[in-house]
Parts: sequence; structure tokens; C-alpha cells
Amino acid sequence: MTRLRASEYGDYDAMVSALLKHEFLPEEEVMTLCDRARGLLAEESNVQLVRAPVTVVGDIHGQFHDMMEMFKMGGLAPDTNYLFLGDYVDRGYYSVETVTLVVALKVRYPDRVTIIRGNHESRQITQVYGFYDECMRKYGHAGIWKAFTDLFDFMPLSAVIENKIFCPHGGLSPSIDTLDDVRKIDRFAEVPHEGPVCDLVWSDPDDRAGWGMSPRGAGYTFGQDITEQFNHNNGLKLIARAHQLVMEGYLWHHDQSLVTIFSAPNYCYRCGNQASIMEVDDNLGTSFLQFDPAPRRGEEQQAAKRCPDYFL
Ligand SMILES: [Mn+2]
Repeated sequence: MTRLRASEYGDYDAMVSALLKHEFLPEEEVMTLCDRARGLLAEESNVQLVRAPVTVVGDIHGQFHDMMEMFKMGGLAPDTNYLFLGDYVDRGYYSVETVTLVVALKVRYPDRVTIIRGNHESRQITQVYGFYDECMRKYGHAGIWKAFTDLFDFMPLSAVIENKIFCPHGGLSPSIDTLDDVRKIDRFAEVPHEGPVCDLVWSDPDDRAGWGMSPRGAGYTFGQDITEQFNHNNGLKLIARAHQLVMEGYLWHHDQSLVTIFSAPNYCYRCGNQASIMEVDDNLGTSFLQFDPAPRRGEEQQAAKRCPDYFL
């Protein structure tokens, strides 16, 4: 693994501190950060092994101030280990600040912070749902968007906590029976329109058994039988995933063999939901910390009536 030189830790400490204070990061520093992160992520597995204890975070979607509320509750790296399940960008007004901080935490604390790819960590989706426009607005050209979306290709597709809790952004795939099937994928590319990578970031659990068509138009729905078979085949106790708005911030499915975690409170500044993060202790016990949004500020105050669909 490419390690920071001792002198560089100080640089990244300063960068993390500045980002936590919501200071603007100059373009050259963002570029350097993305370069460094790419080197780190390139070495990681498609199923990145994570040690307990760890706190698992679902979708954030550019709600930077709410992420600060989350850190107040959950603690900050390196005191708290974090696993972020993707969807850092789009929808909210602070995708740039959010993804920059998450990546900076990864670079500063590579063994304590794990980041995986969500369906929004994609060139195509970010051009429609806000991140591209925000980069243009904040940096004046598409270079920062290109640097981040190039980095997204290197993010792991999933993580596994102590080989017992499997964590993709979305869900399972009919093309994947085992964790080794995931490990064999060549992931270093844009999220495709179909196939196992697409399914890992797009699929959802469902009350109906078996595989179903997804109303999202990408990935599949899968029933309790699929989840239980997958967990049994792979010696897993749980699948923990994000990707769906759930009003309490977390929701158990499939007789507690799968859980959804959603970490964007009052999603899109209008959904009225609580958010949560999941703490996994040394014995792989799980507990949920729920949190409400930070007070609205700036553009957030004009945010009502946006977000006509919540599928993405
Ligand atoms: Mn998603």
C-alpha cells in the first residue's frame, strides 16, 4: 500500500481540519488529494475487509451539515472507525464538500476509514443529479468533477466486517453467488448498465421471494430466500446496505438477515425522515444512533418542492 510520508500526515491533518470547518479547498489540493486516494483505493479489494468495532454510514447525498451532526453523535476518525456505504454526492447542496471530506478522512486514516462506491459515484448519474453542476459552480470548470469521477472507478464495490457482515451499497445480484465472485470482478470502470457491478450498487430487498424487476430500471429486487441463501453460502450473519430512504434511518428486512441504513436526515431537505448510523461492536452486536438534521441554512431554506422522485 502506498503510505503517506511522515511530513504528509501533517498536510492531511490540516486539510481535514479545514474541511471540517467548511473551508473551501483550492483546486490544486483537491487534485493532490484525489491522486493520493486513487493510489490507496487501487490497492483495496472489491470486498474490502473491515475490522470491528466500526460505525457504518449510509447515503449522505451532499448534506454536509447533517454529516457534521452525525460526527457529533458518532465521533470522528481516528477515535471512531468508519465504513461509508456510498452516495456521498448529488441531491444535497454540498456534494463537493461532503465527498472531499470523506476522501480526505480516507487518505489521512486509511486503516480506520473505509469507503465504497454507491450508484451515484458515477459519471452518468452525477451529470443529472447535481454533483457536476455543483463542481462547475464552485470551481468554474469540469476538472474537479473529472478528478472525482475518475476516482470513483477505484472505490471498492463492497466491504465485509470480520467476514460476517457483507456491505454493498445496494444489494445482491443473480450473477453473484459468493464473495469470491465479487472479488474476481475487474471493477476499474464506470458503473455499467447491467451485470454484477450494476446490481451491487442498484439492487433492493423486497417482500416478494426470488429475483424481480427493479422499478429503478437498474439492478434487481431480491427476496428473503435470496438473502438467506447468500448468507448461508458465505457464512455471513447479516447484509448491511444503504440506498433506500427509510423513515427511521434504519430498517430491518428478511427476518433480520438484512438491514438498510440511511444517513441523510430530512432527505432532500423535505422528506421528514430521521437518519441513522449503525455501530458494530467487537462481538458484532449492532446498535443504531439516530439523528435529526442540522438547522437549515443558505440554499437549503429554499429547498422545498424539489426531489420529485426518491428512487435514485
Ligand atoms: Mn443509492
